[in-house]
Amino acid sequence: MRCRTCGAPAIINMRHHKLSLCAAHFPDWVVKHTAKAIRKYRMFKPEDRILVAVSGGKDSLALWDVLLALGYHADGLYIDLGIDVGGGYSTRSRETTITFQESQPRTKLHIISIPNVYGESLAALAKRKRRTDRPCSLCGVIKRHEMNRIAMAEGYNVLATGHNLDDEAAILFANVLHWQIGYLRRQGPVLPADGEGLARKVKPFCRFYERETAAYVLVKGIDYIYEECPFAVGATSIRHKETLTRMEHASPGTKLQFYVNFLRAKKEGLLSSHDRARPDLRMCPQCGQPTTAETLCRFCRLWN
Ligand code: Q46
Ligand code: ZN
Ligand code: ZN
Repeated sequence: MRCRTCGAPAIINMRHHKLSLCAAHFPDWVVKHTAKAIRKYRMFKPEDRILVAVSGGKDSLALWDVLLALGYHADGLYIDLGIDVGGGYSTRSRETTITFQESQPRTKLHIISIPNVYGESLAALAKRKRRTDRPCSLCGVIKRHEMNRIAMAEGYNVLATGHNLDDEAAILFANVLHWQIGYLRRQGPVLPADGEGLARKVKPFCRFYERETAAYVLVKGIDYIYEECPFAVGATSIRHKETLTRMEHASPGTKLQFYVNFLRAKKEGLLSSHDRARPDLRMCPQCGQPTTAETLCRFCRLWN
């Protein structure tokens, strides 16, 4: 297997692109391919201020690295959920994120500790809410709220997350299995800031397979946290990923086609008859964030 660009031994073969690349040319390809996705989906412009949600995992650190390589103003946000099951997962992922940021002196890293600010870790909150079987739904509410709150407070207009193609295909699979029309309408590389006080959300890595982002951090020597969040064990999304991976092995490119053709069908009008105006947003009387709730937003209700 040889690099298509220079003929040196390749470190990765991307069968869906019919492309093999060496350690020198693969990172350049990732950077160029990301720039192409940013342009294609009109994610942001050079003057935008981007806040990257970083978890210490390979995808978010690779994304931050690539956005900096492209010259964007990109800072990081680490949300510490106080997940200490599994021997200090949050502590290790926070340390890994800090180490990366220290190697990038032009950048800033915002860190928010949920237990320190709101008085409870995710595990404690899940116990109080009797949701120990599904802490991920609470985690989602917390992360969405805090990402937007901090983006607005610190003057960022774009929030970037490291979702890769495997993540997006699994989300799409779940949304189709349950015909979640509302979620399907909103799924895509860009979620516009359709209301005051909201940042635009973007997923510049949505067309990269997980093995491609893994190869990127390995080649670039970026240290990341290998372990998954302990609450991910047994999650439905992991089962969906396994199913799609089996299909991908049988027919390379399945995930990419599934996702890209969904985006194309949507652009051509699939689901447009379901387009509805977003319900009116009000300001939550407690935290001041936009919400569709009549009273306190979902986040504030968690702590009341
Ligand atoms: S961090 Fe949160 Fe994930 Fe952990 S609790 Fe679930 S959602 S698995 S990306
Ligand atoms: Zn090469
Ligand atoms: Zn609120």
